[in-house]
Amino acid sequence: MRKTSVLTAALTAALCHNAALAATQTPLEIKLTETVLSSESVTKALRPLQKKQWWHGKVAYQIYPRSFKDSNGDGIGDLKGIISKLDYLKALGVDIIWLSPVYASPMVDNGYDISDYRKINPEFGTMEDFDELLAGIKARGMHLIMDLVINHCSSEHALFKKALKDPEGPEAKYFYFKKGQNGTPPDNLRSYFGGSVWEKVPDHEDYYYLHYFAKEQPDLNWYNPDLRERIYSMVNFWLDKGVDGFRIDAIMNIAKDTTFPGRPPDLVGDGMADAKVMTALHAGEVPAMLKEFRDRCIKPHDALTVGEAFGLNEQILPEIYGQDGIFSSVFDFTVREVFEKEPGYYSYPKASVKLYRDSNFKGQLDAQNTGFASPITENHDEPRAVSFYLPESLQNAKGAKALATAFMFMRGLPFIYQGQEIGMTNTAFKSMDEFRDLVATEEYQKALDFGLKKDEALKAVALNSRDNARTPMLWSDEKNAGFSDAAPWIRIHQDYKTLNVQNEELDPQSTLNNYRKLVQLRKDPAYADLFTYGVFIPYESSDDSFIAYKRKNMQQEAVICSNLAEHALLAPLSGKVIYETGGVKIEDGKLFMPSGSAAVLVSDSVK
Ligand code: TEU
Ligand code: CA
Repeated sequence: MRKTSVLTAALTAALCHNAALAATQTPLEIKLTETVLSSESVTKALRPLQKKQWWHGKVAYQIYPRSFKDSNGDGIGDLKGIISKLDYLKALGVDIIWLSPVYASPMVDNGYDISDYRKINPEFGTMEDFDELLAGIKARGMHLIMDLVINHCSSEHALFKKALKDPEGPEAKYFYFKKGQNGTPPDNLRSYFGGSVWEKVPDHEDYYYLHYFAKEQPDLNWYNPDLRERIYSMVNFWLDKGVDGFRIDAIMNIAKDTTFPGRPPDLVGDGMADAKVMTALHAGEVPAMLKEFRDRCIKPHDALTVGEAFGLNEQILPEIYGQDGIFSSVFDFTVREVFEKEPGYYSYPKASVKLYRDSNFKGQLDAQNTGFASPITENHDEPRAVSFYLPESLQNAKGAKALATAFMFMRGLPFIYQGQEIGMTNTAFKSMDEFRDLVATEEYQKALDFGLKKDEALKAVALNSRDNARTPMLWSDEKNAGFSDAAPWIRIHQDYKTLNVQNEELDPQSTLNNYRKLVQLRKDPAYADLFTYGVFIPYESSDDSFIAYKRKNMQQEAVICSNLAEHALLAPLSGKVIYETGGVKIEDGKLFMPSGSAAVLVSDSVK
């Protein structure tokens, strides 16, 4: 047991009537220091830098259509399934839905490989279903943003198929076709999904084509004006239909050095260097490349764009999503970058609350000097946050709720990922054949090549796999978790009997009902301005697993605090408690916070 002072122990005994509880909940007194922001930062954050935009103050939700809800019993989620759950999303308080790709695709990368940008993949439904979905979203006062995958398409796209037949023909100019040098690829870049970014062209063996992702995802040549025209027209096709904007996939990769000079080999030892390093080097060129796209498609429709932009640097942030930036917003990937820069799952550092906190604090501070970033805690490329960042004893509803509190009041446009709102954890994958993601196979091999034993490699993949986010949404305790009448395309989460929407609807203290409260509070007219535009001010804490920050405007301030440590804490915080989870109490002007508790406190701003 932890050493505590006599005084703290006495205080605890007074706080807790139950002696047994007192023994486990002896609080550790912590020190908090409010970060002093420069007056320049405060002015930047509070200035009317953002003209009010229609999407400010809203809450977004990501749907991964394959795994959300199956309506026709083929084991694959679809558009009609989503339509049947729109009332559920409305009740959660969702304003904006981001739909991962539903376009025609051979599904090598689950739709991030598009073969026809103006068609709906039959496995998801028809264009009529799509129109019905869009109408249903609008009828409920919500908005829809689509996924725009324009760094690459599918090798099954008609243009690419023609290009493959004639690497010197006009269609090849929409891509990057280049001759190799004495049987070796044009450069030594390594693809995001492993191996060279260059693939040999069948029957034209001296030619290669470029793919930063899978070989079935050839990169599009943004330096070709005809390609750009085609993209603008396709984007306007969707916007004219009434779509409200886009999440833009892997977009920083469009800038390239088309002389393909390669890079000095990195430490992996295969003579290659990551394509992402090249992308980061050319990040500064992207805003100019996308200006026309913004002015001809996005601006005239007052559309929302959220860039999936890895590899940014501070200097270019204003051009990326500042007042006159190229995107409305970008996801805050500060924490994710820590992992993405590693050579593989096998070398990922251990995630922790501290890492989550410190990265998000940094991301928030950078963002408020710039504009409105989009905080996320999960998406379809990441494991479940509760399993990833939290200590073992909090990998449950308690931890999910405390983490939700920390997440929901950050500045920007927050995106909740499907299943996050019920506190889904990682799936207990037991063998490699349970995975569906192409990256899982690749990462398993990398881990073995690095020298890990089979069970260790499996463990690394299970902890980090994108499939953790892609197992079906858990709707009920019925067969296949109420997701489908048929066996789903990927296994069901082990806990579906207890961890599901139906159960959580009935429990006022469930993660789901807490998310509803948090979303409502964030948008409550009494605090909406504070939580939308208020300055973000982090607290430094003597405990690594305590997350506390302040939101402040000219009239009000709120402190948001979550105890994600495995022990109770006593925090020097006070104010009016407007939200609480996990048994928080104010005692003698301090906040008693059991492990896995969180609170939102408000007071009038001291001017
Ligand atoms: O991800 C882009 C990306 O940069 C990847 O490195 C991502 O972080 C990867 O999933 C890590 O394993 C986007 C999409 O979100 C992803 O689902 C796609 O697979 C990828 O683009 C290709 O379109
Ligand atoms: Ca289906």
